[in-house]
Amino acid sequence: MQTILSAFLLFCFGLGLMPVSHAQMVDPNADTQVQNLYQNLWALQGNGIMFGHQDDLAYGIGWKGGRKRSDVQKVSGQYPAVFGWELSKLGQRNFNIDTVKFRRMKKWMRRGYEMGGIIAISWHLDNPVSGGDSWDRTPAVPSILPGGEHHDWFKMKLGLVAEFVQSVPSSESGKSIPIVFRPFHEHNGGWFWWGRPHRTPKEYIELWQYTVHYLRDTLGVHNLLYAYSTDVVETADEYLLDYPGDEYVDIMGMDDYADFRPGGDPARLASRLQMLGTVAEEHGKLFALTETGSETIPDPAWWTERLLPSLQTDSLTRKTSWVMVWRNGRPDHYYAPYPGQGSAQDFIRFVAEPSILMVEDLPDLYAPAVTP
Ligand code: BMA
Repeated sequence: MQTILSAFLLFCFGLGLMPVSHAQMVDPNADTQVQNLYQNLWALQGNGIMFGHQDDLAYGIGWKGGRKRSDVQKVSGQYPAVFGWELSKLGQRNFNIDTVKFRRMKKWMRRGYEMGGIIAISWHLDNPVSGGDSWDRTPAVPSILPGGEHHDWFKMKLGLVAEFVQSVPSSESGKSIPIVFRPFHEHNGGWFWWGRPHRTPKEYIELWQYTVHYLRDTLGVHNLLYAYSTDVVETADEYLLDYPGDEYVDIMGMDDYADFRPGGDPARLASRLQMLGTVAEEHGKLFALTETGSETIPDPAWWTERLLPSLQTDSLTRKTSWVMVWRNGRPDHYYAPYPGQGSAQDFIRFVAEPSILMVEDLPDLYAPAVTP
């Protein structure tokens, strides 16, 4: 029986009839569209790297608000494939740390999704102990874990996140749109209160696992993919030091600004992506360059001469699912070009690369995946 079954499966594989199947998702009961997205990310892997931009539709250099405005689109004629958003201050006031109103954010999230893009969310959560912001390093992780003094506060915050991420329904399915949730990021650095010097790996892992359990199992949130993202690391061991386990992570991410700062070496990004890609393959995970960029992009050829060569180094770096640059916040703090900016022409060349995917280059990521 066993042999007949194996022979049948082999036959189906040969015909390409098997559904794409990879490691288990964090949420086995994820909504169909989320499962489709996950399988489509696998199907897309190696066939192009999606380009993303934080707060793309909300504001840019010299403008704010509007229906579908975007610096990326103004320069290249195309919208990003990944739209990043930020939930800090949720429930405390009606706009986030970067003055984006939550009500409008939902509209922009829906627009990005309706264009066919991926919606990703970061969370610069305030410090529960001091009441300061994420950059207030007063140790706080143990206090929000079960039994801790601020545990109820944390549950309340997760409740707000749950309510928010479930409040943007897809017009076709009526279900909440799929979202990549990337909390407690850059945790190997020391600048956030959840960073490595301010808690133990065990506490971080507990924080992550609790977050997943509470959202998924207690609050019944089923429209999330979970992305774990360190800042730059030198080794796989360092990458995995706070890793909560394969059952708790869908996408392995890394943020890398360091290699593009003065004195940094852009070629280092390639070796870091190779390391990340190797770890991800060993664990059966997708991987992405969840944040990067060169603030104010002083190098006019940054896109094709600095970023692109690393992304295109080999078949492994080409498996990176997406690369997202940070927000166009101020004239001294932006990461995507705007019309007239020094790297605009080069960005057009970057976007024209067949291996770089903008939203209109994408297959329907929310339809059932087909075997490539
Ligand atoms: C940082 C900067 C800040 C911003 C924060 C959260 O990198 O862009 O200005 O408030 O991210 O989005």
